[in-house]
Parts: sequence; structure tokens; C-alpha cells
Amino acid sequence: MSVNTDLAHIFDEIAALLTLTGANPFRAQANERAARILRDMTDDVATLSIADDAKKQLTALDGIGGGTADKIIEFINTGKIAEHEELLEVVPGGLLDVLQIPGLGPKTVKVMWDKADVTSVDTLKEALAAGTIEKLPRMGAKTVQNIRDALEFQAKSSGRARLGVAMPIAQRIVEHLTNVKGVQQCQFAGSLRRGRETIGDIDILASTTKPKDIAEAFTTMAGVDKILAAGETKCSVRIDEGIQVDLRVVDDKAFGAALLYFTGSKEHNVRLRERAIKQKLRLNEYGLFPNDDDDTPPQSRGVKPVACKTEADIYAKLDLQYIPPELREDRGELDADIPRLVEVDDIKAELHAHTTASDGKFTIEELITEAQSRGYHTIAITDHSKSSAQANGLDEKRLRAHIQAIRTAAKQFKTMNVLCGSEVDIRVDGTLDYDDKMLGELDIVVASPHASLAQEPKKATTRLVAAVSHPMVHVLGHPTGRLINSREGLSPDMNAIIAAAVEHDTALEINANFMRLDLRDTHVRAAVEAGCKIAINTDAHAAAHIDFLRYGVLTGRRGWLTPELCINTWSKAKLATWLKLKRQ
Ligand code: DGT
Ligand code: CA
Ligand code: CA
Ligand code: ZN
Repeated sequence: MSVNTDLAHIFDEIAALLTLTGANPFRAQANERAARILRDMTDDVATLSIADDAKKQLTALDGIGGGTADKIIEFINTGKIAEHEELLEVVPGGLLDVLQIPGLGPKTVKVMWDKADVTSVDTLKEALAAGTIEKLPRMGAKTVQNIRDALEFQAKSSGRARLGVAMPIAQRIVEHLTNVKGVQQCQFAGSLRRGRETIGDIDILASTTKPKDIAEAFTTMAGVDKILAAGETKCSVRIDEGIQVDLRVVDDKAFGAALLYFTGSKEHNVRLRERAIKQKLRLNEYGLFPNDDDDTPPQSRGVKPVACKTEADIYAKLDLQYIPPELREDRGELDADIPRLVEVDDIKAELHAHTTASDGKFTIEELITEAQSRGYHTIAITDHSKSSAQANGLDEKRLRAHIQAIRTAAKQFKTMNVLCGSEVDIRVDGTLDYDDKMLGELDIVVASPHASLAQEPKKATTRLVAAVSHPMVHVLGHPTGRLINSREGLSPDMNAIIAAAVEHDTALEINANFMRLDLRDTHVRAAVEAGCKIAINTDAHAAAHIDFLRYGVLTGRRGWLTPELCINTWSKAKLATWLKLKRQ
């Protein structure tokens, strides 16, 4: 897989470099297409291209021409592509970093390079400071401000991987290590286990009877880019995705104590240790021990721990309820009565999903079938509204035809409650993209902001409060419009929105896509405390997106969300009744 990813990366760079040299756009597009095909491909291109008929096999793939096939074979044989190397001699490599800045495309970067001598992020910063950028053609004050914001945001967010990127990697590694001879227990810990929206590094714990074997298996596994440390109890590697992974080998009998310690957060651990001391106990990564005021660590004196095998044992001995990892942030979890939190298996309805009518990949039937196969009782089909032209949003005429098509398709699915809905744009002034008559013809309305996401906070508050207060709106979709690590989104007064949502009985969405996770955990917590209804939706455009549900659920749990407040967990009848209340 890794060769496919490496090659895709190079084809993307070739495309960008070609645009920067002012080459024919078709050449760049061909390279972009090659990158996309390589990323989507499940076969390892390295095995294809060593076959005798390599070129024939490669060109048989849709979208790969002779030139691209030659380049793939060249890369497999030599480890590089001459065209790429030649382009890098003409175009400063630093411009590729400039292209990574959100909102900056090759055309703009080319102008900056030609007219303002920008060759890297640093020279861009200098040019911004000197005021040369805003004098460039077609470069308004707003664009310049956007570049400044993006640079600042990038500096703040650098170095943390998104939850949905880190999670599959960690699961793959845990599975790999679990199969190594001698391994007794293996689990990921750290911020990933707590379900944070971004992850600094991946922490993995294992116990084993053969420490050398697991260290060997870990440092030689596929995807390791660099070994940072390789000891018997701790190994660290950097993997191809640029993420650091730490493996700690711990004593099987005290696995729970180690898991508790390395799950953190650090602040939660501090609270637990304080509590232990008050109870004449002492907590560390080896266990919970009697506190005998001897400075030498108890485990090295053979002192028998009070608890160490499981986390549950330790919480119990500290007279605490078991605290789920998602709550371990020192946000009052030691002093609260912890409710039963929402779980993935509780979810029985998807209330925000797209079909080919707008920008989704599903037909109506495919989407309903997918929801049915997940054991859901309800699926809402919510394609985009007319203002989202880039997403092929529907005008009234197309929407009415779509409603008819959905009603017809739904007849084949007797047990499913299929809802005709819309993800209607919240315009910049808070008005909606369809009139009340049109909205009234829909079973469910998810109102979301898509454009003007750099709006000042006061205006954003007014805009979103108007949307949640609208009598036809059931759910406020991805309320801030942020994209993790790439776009800040709106910064409204969330308490005002929550208050309006409670007053008008509108649900706020946790968009489960790991790029969004919007509402974020802290907003969910505030909403839950106010008794606000919450929807967890995947906003699925394709089948794989439905699996993002878990990230939404993790975010909900971090916000102390119970099944009662999460409308996607309700029974078919209860949900249907609530939806109809807004149609009376
Ligand atoms: P990250 O990686 O920045 O997203 O956040 P974490 O929470 O995964 O932090 P990390 O990887 O530095 O350490 C993993 C856990 O190990 C952390 O949550 C708690 C524990 N830990 C690490 N260093 C300390 C420490 O100095 N004191 C305490 N009490 N715990 C620590
Ligand atoms: Ca970590
Ligand atoms: Ca770590
Ligand atoms: Zn959507």
C-alpha cells in the first residue's frame, strides 16, 4: 500500500509543479488523476509493475495512460521519476509548502512566485509583512487576510493528527502486535483512547512473555519510516504518515495500572494521585499501593499492591465509579455522578446523508440499503439546497422530483422509515435557502452553514440563532463549519445557540466526519448540561463515511452525552413523533 501512497504523492507534486511552470492544464490533470487512482487502488502497484506485461496491466486500469504507466514502472525500478526531478530543478521546492496552505491554489502561488519572488513559506511571510502581496493582481484585502489567518492557524495546529487518521493506524498496529508470539495483552492508550479530536502521538501498551519478539515486530512492521528508540520496555517509531508511535511493554499482572497511567490525561492522573494520598494510598503506573511514607518506590521493595490488574479494580479501591476514558480530562469527573454514556450500538437512525441528487455517491436505494444493513430503523435523505451550487444543490423543482423518487423507492423497504429531507443552507443573514412552503413538504430539515464561514462572531450568532429558532428546522448541522487543522469556522456565542435550541426544541448536530467533529466536545458538554437534544450524524456521501459514526460517538461521550438526549438512539415511533411536532 505504501508504494501506492508514495507514488500518488509524487504524481500530485508533479501536477502542482506543472501548474506552477504554466504548463498545459491537461498535463496537470492527468497526473492528478493518476494520484487519485493510485490512492483508491486496493492492489499493490509494485506487484503489478514488476510483471512482464506491466505496461499492459497498468494501462488496462481506467484513467492510466501509457505515459503514466511508464512513470510508475520507472519509479518502481529506480525509486524516482525523471520528470519530477527535472521540475524540481526549475521550481523552488519551498513552493510546495506554500501550496499546502489552505485556500492557496497553484494559480495564486504562481503569481506570487512570478511577481513577488515568493519561493517558500518564509519568503511569503516576508512579502506579506512588506505589503507586496496585496499589490498583486486579483489579490483583495480579504484574500490576504485569509492567507494570514491560514498561516497563523497552521502554526497553531501543526503536528497533531486527526482522530480518524490515527485510529485506523493504531488499530492496525494493535492487531499486528496481538498476533506476535508471547503477547498477552495489547491496547492503545493516550489521547487516542480518550477520543480527542487530534492526537499528538499514538501510545500502545503490551504485555508479553517475549519482550524481544514484540520489540522486533514493532520496529520492523510495514510503514515504519524511522526508528526513534528501541529498548526492551520502550520503543518509538515514526511511521510513513508522519506520526510517532510509542510502544511500552509492561507487566501483565499490573496491566490495568499501566493502562490507567498511560491513558491519562496527565491532569486526570494528578487528581487520582491526590485522592489516593488522602486515602493513605499511593498510585503510580505499577499499581495502587499502601502508603508507608518510604521514598523508595513500593514496587521495587516487593510491596503488594491494593489493586493493579484492571482499571476498574483501581477506581473501585479509590471509592470511585469506573470513569470512561473519554471523561478523563479533569473536567469534574471525579466528583460527578457519571451517567451511562451513548454508545455506537445505541444509534438506530442516520439523519443526514447525501445521494447522487447532490454530491453523494449513493443512489437513493443504495443509501436506504446501507442504513438497513447497519440495523437502523430510520434514514433521512438530506441533499444540498440550491445555494450550494458547487455541491449540485437542488432547486425547488428538482427537490420536488427528488421527494417523489424517494417516496417511490421507499415502498420497497417496508420496515425502514425513509425521511425526505434537505440539508438546507443557512444564508449569511440567517434566512434559509427554501421558503416555508417548500420546507413544510419535507419530513426533516437539517439547516447548515456552508458559505461565509469567516463571519464575525456577533453576526454568526445572529445567523445561527435565527436558524435554530426557525419553526421548520429540526437539526442545526455542523454548527461552526470548522475543518480540523485547516479551517477555523464560525465562532458564535455557543450558549446563545444552545439556549435557542432548547427553547425551540431543535437538535444540535455532532457531525461525525473526523474532519469536522462539529459540535466539538466542549460544546456538547454545554448543550447536554442545558438539556439540549443532540443528533450524531455522519453526513455520509459514500458508504465508508458511515463508519465515521464512532468518532461522533466518541465526541458525544467526551461531552457526557446520554442516549436519552441523543435523538438517533430513540425508537422509530418516538423519533417520528418528535419530527412531526415541527409540522403542526
Ligand atoms: P497527545 O499525545 O499529546 O495527544 O496526548 P497524550 O495524553 O496521549 O499524552 P502523551 O502521549 O504525552 O502521554 C500519554 C499518557 O501518559 C498521558 O495522557 C498521561 C501519561 N503521562 C505522560 N507523561 C506524564 C507525566 O509526566 N505525568 C503523568 N501523571 N502522566 C503522564
Ligand atoms: Ca499520545
Ligand atoms: Ca506518547
Ligand atoms: Zn451534508
